Amino acid sequence: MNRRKFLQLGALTAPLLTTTKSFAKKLDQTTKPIVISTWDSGMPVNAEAWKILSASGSALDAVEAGAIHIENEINCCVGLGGYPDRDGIVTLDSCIMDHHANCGAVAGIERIKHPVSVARKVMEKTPHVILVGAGAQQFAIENGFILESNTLSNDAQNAYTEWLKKSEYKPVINIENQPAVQAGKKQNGPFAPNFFEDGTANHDTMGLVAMDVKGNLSGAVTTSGMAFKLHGRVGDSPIIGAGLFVDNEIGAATSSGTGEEVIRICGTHLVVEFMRQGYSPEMACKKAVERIVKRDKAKAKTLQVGFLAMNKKGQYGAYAIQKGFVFSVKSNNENQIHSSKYIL
Ligand code: SD4
Repeated sequence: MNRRKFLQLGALTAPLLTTTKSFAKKLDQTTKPIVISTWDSGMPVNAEAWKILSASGSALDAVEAGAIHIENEINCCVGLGGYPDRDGIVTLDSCIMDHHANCGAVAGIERIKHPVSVARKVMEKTPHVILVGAGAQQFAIENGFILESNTLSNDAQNAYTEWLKKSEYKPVINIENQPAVQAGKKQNGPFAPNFFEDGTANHDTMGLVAMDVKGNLSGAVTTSGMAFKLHGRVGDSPIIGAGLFVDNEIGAATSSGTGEEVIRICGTHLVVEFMRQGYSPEMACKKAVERIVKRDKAKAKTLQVGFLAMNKKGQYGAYAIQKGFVFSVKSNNENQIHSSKYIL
């Protein structure tokens, strides 16, 4: 190639290189701070977390604040306003995990308004990870939490009374697929979609993951678990590696849906491991969902599991077994609800 041709080629490729460079730079950019959370009920939760993230607070404080916010909602399926177990008792599960892999959880805790904060105390004040039932409640009281009344919320009482007519335990695939919702027959209240006229319930879990301005990740989950479960049943939500997993080198994930299926595959740990292998958050979630479906396709058709994940660049994604899993995202670039892709 003579010098003239070389210079001509240089002139032609220069803009291309610049475009490639700026594209690469774009791909390389990290979105932070950012918070993502399960379901559309994640929007106000994200807003609460954002107050902390946007003031350069820690992801840990942000996820706790988000979870506390929804636990306060008496008309929501998370927290003490949630649906009871088959014995009419509301039992709550929660966990929290930070960027050092510190974690804490409570399972089957009764009459305590903020299980996520008890989980944080377990993480910060004890050498343990999980406290359950009466022991968790005792620990909470010792740490200044108030023992609340055990009265069911009106919605929960109505649903329970209705459920008692048949007393059938049947987890319901996420509410967006339910005929009552499709027909627009929602009840009142900001989180009303969780409560149906026919007494069915689901989608009672808030899982959120955040990255702060320093690039540190944390996550939290809070739930009343599956409605009308056996007394003593614990789902995936308070189990580190099932309902929540954070690895500050790689990313973080949370889940919602039938907890038993998530526990069986150590769901969120699996999602993070897939991200470690180089998969995008969405693909990592998809591969974990596939693992559930592959085990028993017929069964998978009858239930819902959704995973939601974020990597260290603040890229996020989700995947579910069925249609209807949605998630909420808040960053400097967006504040919206996304629909997850699904397999079946
Ligand atoms: C559980 N995973 O207790 C929770 C339930 C849930 O939306 O996510 N519902 O199994």
